[in-house]
Amino acid sequence: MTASDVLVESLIDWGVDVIFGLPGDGINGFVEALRTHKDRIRYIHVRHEETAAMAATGYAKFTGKLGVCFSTAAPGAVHMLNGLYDAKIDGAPVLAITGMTYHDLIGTHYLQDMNQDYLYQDVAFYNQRLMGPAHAKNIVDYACRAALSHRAVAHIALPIDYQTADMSDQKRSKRNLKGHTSEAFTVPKRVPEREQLEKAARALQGKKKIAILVGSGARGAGAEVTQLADRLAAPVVKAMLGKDVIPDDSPYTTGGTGVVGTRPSSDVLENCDALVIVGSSFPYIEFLPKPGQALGVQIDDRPERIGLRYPVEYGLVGDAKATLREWLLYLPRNDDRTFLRQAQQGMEEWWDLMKERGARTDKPMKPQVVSWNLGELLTDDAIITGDSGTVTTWIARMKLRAQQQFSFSGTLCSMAAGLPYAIGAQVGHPGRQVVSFTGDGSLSMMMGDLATLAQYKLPVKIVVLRNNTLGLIKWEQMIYLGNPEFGVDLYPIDFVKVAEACGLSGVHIDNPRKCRDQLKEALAMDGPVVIQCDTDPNEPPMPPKATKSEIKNLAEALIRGERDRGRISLTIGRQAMDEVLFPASDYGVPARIGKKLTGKDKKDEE
Ligand SMILES: Cc1ncc(C[n+]2csc(CCOP(=O)(O)OP(=O)(O)O)c2C)c(N)n1
Ligand SMILES: [Mg+2]
Repeated sequence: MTASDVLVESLIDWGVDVIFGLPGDGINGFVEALRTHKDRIRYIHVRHEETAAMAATGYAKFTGKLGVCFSTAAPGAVHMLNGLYDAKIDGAPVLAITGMTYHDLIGTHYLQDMNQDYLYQDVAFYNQRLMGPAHAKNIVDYACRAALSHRAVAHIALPIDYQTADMSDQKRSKRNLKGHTSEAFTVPKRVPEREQLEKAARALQGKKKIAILVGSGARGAGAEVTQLADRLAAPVVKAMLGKDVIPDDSPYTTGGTGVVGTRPSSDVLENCDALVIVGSSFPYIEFLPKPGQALGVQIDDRPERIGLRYPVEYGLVGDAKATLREWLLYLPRNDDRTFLRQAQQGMEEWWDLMKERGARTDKPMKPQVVSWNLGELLTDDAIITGDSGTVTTWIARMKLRAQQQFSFSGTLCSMAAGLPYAIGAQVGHPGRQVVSFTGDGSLSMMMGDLATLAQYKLPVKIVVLRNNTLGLIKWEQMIYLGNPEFGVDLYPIDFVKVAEACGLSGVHIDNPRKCRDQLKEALAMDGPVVIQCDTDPNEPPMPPKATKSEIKNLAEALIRGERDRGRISLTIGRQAMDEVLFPASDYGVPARIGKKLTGKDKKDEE
């Protein structure tokens, strides 16, 4: 029995049944143990180590289990880093295993001689180098415990010769008794003391305009969040990582927030007199109520995050679900439903607008046509993985249903997470529909791993919006800096051909009138499919409310020579005309004035 056998068997004892990675001479000893245990642990061989780490992160996010990835020494370990940072920052439990050079050549300028434990010092919460076969069981048990307890990255570096060392070859130190550690473990769930729950509940008494903000920490606590919303008559605003906390068709939610969010969410946060944050460290502080505007209560199981983004008066440190269950015992009912009713009306108007944008027949096709139709066509328990780009805006506004799940690289905001996350999701949930919604910039970064889908017959559907540009950056250059776009063009890749070359099917959609039918057909196809949707590069990812400086900067960029100024002006002009009658649109000023004059709002306030 080798040290690698011990490592792999320990992982199996921890319930690990899949590992993502790519071999090399620095890790082949460990790979041999994967071969001899292949009936109990599945090895998914990817084309790039970043994919391995990202897939492990996606797997962890969608299953709640430990994600595990491995790479060879040095270059492989460097490749994994981005995916591991994604896990660290979004709080996904991931164990990374890397190979290292021979233990007695470390530090001698030897081939692939890199101290990965030093390299991973920042990314890994638990980070150890194997010091001999008798060390293996001790550190793998600790690593799994650490990753799961802290939703963090754990890392073990394995010198080549120790990987294949026979367990009987090395004597144990006298205190390292065989069998002294175990995998007995459950993730701890803490709940605040009753007195604190009561105090925070009392503080909400009399508040009539309460908003709830949920993030990834509230995932799995949907029923409790809904009860909370009902009790407090409080609209639920969802940070993007909390998109699947409650479904978008719930009468309690105003959907997303921030630049990719909805107008009703902005209204709720601008006007609330109390804010309850559940499991979110949503970073766009300017979208939160102004400090001092609202009484704040925050539930988070990380004490150091209480008061992080909003100066809350009450911090309830605990697991979201367990804490909400307890807190609901003490919370008074808010009988004034006005604030909630206004939000609900706002959402009706918002969905009218989304439907309108999703039905546009212009060419080039509007990206919202793809995301809106996709939302309607997905199966009830589909898993959707998002990406970084303007694609984030379109998918943020898709109506997610009750059993569906969504995630993306939310806080690291890395491009090219969509495909690897989908690999992790489909491996974790073989029976569910998995769809990756990605951009042409992102997909071309990680294109090799399309072949992984074919290799393992993972029936993932990749919806790629091809606008031949790094769209988000084009808009950011204009809107935030007033600069004409520069350095964002993408040579138009034929993704259908790429798909076919990688063993997938490919579908090409460029006609908005046919988009729905073609999407439907593509989603129903067997096996993995790349669905290339050619979309308008000049469709602005409109925030719920554009600021004066954003408008001014855009005008400046156009004047200063933006190449697409003609098309952009036309697009915005056309949209402004189309949407004057939609109160949820930023252009709907006349509609909003009309509403005020007819007293519709007033009635709701009474
Ligand atoms: C790894 C990485 N590199 C760069 C960025 C900066 N960035 C954010 S979105 C984006 C453009 C994405 O382009 P694409 O995938 O084509 O989507 P689009 O914006 O066109 O919808 C870039 C370059 C990033 N977030 N991550
Ligand atoms: Mg693009």
